[in-house]
Amino acid sequence: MDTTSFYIKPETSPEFLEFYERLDKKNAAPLWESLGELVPVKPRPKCVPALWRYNEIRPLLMEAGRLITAKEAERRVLILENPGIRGTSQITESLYAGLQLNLPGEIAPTHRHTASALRLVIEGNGAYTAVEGERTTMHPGDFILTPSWTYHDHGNPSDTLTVWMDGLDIPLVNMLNTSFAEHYPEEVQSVGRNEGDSLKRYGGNLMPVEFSPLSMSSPVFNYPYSHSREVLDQLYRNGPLHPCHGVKMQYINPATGGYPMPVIGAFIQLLPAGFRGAAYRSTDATVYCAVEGQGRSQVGDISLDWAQHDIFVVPSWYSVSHETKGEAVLFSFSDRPAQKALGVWREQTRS
Ligand code: GTQ
Repeated sequence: MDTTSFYIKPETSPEFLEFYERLDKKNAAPLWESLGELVPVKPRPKCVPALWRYNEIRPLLMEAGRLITAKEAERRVLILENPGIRGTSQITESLYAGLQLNLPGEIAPTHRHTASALRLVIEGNGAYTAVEGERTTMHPGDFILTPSWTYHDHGNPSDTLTVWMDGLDIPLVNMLNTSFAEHYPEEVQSVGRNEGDSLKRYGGNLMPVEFSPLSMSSPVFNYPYSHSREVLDQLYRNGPLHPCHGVKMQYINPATGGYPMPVIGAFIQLLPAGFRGAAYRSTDATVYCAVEGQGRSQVGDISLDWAQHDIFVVPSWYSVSHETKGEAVLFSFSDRPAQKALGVWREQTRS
């Protein structure tokens, strides 16, 4: 018996089959044949636990760098496709992820789209992302937003290459048929505010007295790693440690205390040396990237050994537990805000 179904199909006869054929011709179908699959007792993700090793993908990204410019490609990105759903450009069933390369002197032209994007900087120190007239220099571990329908471009005036992970809610936006996109009249948008302005203006536990948020996304668009790392370090020393997560923080929209974007939530966690995390599961399929260190995550019955900059996926409702030898830092993102807004998010902790 199918233990993932709460409903057992009734016996059928040739009469049923003949009836189904006539239904089929009228674009109709009997619910009792598919109810168990339509309404499973628990999530049945098509995406699977998977790992992308940075030392295997990086050389391919450099090859892409020789084949095509950032400008020609618009965005020079290698899409990370979940092996359970190849051909869909999805890393989970609601999220897209890729690795983007920007070489010295390159620009990725200004555009905007309804999909929201995040960047997690992997390597390089000299490239910038500009959002609505403000540039921010990208440093490893920085978490950067380009909210829905904001003009953004990337450029690298430095002499070293920059790689970052892109995370977007493209699959969800396309599922809802709500994708719009357009170019800005100029390739490089002009700068209208000083670097760091939005972080100072909205992100320092102070907010302009007249400010009221117009958008569902955070007015801060760079969450520097230097700050997040210091917070993790201090909180580790202060304790207590979460049995599943170590020290895990979520990035917030300072104007609301909620998630930084309407669909995507993002997290940063410190796993101390010798951590043996307890099992945890939640309905939001999650994409992880090792910012520092290495470790092993048990995802369902699959064991994933990750090193710095590796990216891995925990599908919906798969149990996950992390362990480390040395200290490690994991960044992660998921569609948790969307699930919570819809009232369907669940989590379970086994400690
Ligand atoms: O940087 O704007 O990986 O529009 C995919 C689509 C990056 C971007 C991606 C995009 C971008």
